[in-house]
Amino acid sequence: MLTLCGFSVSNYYNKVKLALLEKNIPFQEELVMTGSRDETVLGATPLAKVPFIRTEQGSLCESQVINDYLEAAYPAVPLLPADPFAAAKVRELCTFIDLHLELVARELYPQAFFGGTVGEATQERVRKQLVKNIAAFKRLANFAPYVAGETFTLADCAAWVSLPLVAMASKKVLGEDLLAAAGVDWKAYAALIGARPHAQKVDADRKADGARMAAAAKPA
Ligand SMILES: N[C@@H](CCC(=O)N[C@@H](CS)C(=O)NCC(=O)O)C(=O)O
Repeated sequence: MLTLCGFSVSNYYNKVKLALLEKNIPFQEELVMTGSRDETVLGATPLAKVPFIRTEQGSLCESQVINDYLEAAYPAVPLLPADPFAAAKVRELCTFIDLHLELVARELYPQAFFGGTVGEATQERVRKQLVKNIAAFKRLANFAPYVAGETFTLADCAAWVSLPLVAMASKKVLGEDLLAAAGVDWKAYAALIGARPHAQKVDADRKADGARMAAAAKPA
């Protein structure tokens, strides 16, 4: 059976977990935090990032690589269109969300979510980049009602876990929800995906894991 390694607060972990659940692939979870120095973990995820998966053939890291593998190895419930070009358009959206939205907004997370600070120069650089990238994302995204069009796809696994973070981080640190400001109704979209039973399971686990991490961070 596949093992999904990481922790349930992680958006990238949840991107893969939602795909596994939606595709009805049996899997088990193994708690692995980031920054591990364990040789076995580094063998699977050399940058010690999560998620990674263990399969009978070996391990894989990078959430999109994992989801593409799941799609190829478990085709029974497809989350990509059969047509190669249409499938590539979905994967194009996954790349835009991960690389051009989430990874840019991630620079704000230390201040938005972890009690740190982000310098003004960084804030301004991130603001400019996000404004530009969100406008570009809007040209590709459909929200009709799913991010890539009429059906739930791998792009929804990426969008549902990361769009709220982009919105919240920009609101908290830059004083403005840059997604909403650009006319992306991410709340309605998050509610649509969040109503799916598998998304509810991911969300419940995320909340429980958040409580676990908060309790672990408290002084004894
Ligand atoms: N490109 C990676 C990003 C994964 C990632 O950044 N995961 C975060 C947790 S949400 C992490 O491991 N952070 C620790 C680090 O960057 O060292 C993927 O898609 O899997």
